[in-house]
Amino acid sequence: MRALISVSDKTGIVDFAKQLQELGVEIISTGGTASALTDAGIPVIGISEVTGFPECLDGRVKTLDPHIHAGILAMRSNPEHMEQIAKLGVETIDLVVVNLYPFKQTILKEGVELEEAIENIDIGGPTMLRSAAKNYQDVSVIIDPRDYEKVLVELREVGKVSKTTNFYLSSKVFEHTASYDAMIADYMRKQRNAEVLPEVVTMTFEKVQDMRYGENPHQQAAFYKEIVHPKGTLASAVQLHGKELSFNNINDTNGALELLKEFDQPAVVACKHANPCGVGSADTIHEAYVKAYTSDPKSIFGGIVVANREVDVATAEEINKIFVEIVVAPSYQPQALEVLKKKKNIRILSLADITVKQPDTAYDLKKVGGGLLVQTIDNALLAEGELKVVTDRQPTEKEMEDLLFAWKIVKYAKSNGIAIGKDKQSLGVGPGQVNRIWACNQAIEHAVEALGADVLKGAALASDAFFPFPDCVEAAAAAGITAIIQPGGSMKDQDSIDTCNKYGIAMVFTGMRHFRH
Ligand code: 93A
Repeated sequence: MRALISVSDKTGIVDFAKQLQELGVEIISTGGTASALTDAGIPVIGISEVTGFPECLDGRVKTLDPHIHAGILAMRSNPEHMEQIAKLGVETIDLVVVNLYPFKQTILKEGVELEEAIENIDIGGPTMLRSAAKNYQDVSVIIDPRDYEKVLVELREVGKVSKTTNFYLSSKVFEHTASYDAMIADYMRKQRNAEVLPEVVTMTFEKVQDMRYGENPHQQAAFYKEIVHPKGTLASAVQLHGKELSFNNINDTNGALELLKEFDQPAVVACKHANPCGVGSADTIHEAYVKAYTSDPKSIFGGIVVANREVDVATAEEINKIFVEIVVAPSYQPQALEVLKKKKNIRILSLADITVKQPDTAYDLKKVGGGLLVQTIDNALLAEGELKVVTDRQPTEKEMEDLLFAWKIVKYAKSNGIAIGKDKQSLGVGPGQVNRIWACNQAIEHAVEALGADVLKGAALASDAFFPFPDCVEAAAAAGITAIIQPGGSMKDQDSIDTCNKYGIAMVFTGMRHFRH
């Protein structure tokens, strides 16, 4: 029996090779691996002895040779194959042990250059792996050091590796080479800053954690992160306290984080079921939290709170007055952390780069039955130069500020969504309704219940898409709202404009809508 060993990660290889040698297996090996083995006193046949060709081009060509591949690919049960290789002077290779150039570790290094990444694309390794995996009937192939022992046991006890094991090892290889290539393709696409969506989606995600269950207890679930994941996302958050995040926790927190990134000033977003329920922005994070909390003291219970500044003691004490599931912030004053930790069931996470927005190359993926919807992320707020006052009355400076505040919130509410804001505080959010007037009524009711009807006097209302009818304007006017922001673009825009004019409401068109389904 002959084995070919060529590994970048040499962990455990000496021990494994030693045991193969004891079992009488001949070992062929490449440069660095051969040195490591001979240093340990294990006799090896150098790859060049087999190929009759020197390793060259800085190691770019080592095993890419018919002496290797015919030796792996020959079907032992096919007499013609065996005759051919005998004539060609090729000997069979029965076990291939390879792990690949560390492409992943290379691209994860801070500031890595394209050139270095390219040099770490393994060619010969995957080629051998694929040859061996294809010919699993006759060849065993190991990509994962955790499989060394399994193969040794079978060799020791039966003298050969079973077909079942070979099939298992082979399928593992194809999974590995596929994800290795997908990782390269994903990296290259991001380097290229590709403007068009690719012909095939080749992103790779690796498991971060298994979950107890999915959206519901009878569903299985796990969290996978993009290998080259964007900064400022949950994939790089550090959990400081509490049980591990659940499926719904991750989904909901993601929604909160996306909205938080719209704010430069200290801001707090409270979220429930991925919809914002309370948002506040102020000079301090404490004030911002109080605003977010008071805007809806009911829904925040059991919700998610994300903050874009360090959490201080005052804020932590305020948060602790109720039960929130998750808090995420860039950092915590040590004492604030102690305060929060008093609650056993709270999950506390730090995310240093919480304000960093996702790059334009990030994709938004939506799984549908039988397919995948892919789009670039919604990383714009307003169409440039498109903000247009369409009513007789111009919004005041203060109203304009409130309008843009509400507009940010409605962008992250599920459609149909309406958000009302004033003084850098959300007053009411109506998300995920099947018609716009219900969303509008819900936002108004939310505000009245939490803060009283008077709060709506002079408030600003935002709609994620245009008004097909003037009914929302009527409802807003009746509630005392004086300014509205919406994309515009309905055939019936004029009806809404006329209704605004009738009540002296100032209305602004953004020229951009923010559906979120
Ligand atoms: O540069 S390569 O793509 N060209 C090859 O012919 C080749 N053969 C094996 N890389 C190649 N390998 C890889 O070298 C293996 O996949 C393994 O990761 C590494 C082992 O090199 P060494 O034994 O010199 O440390």
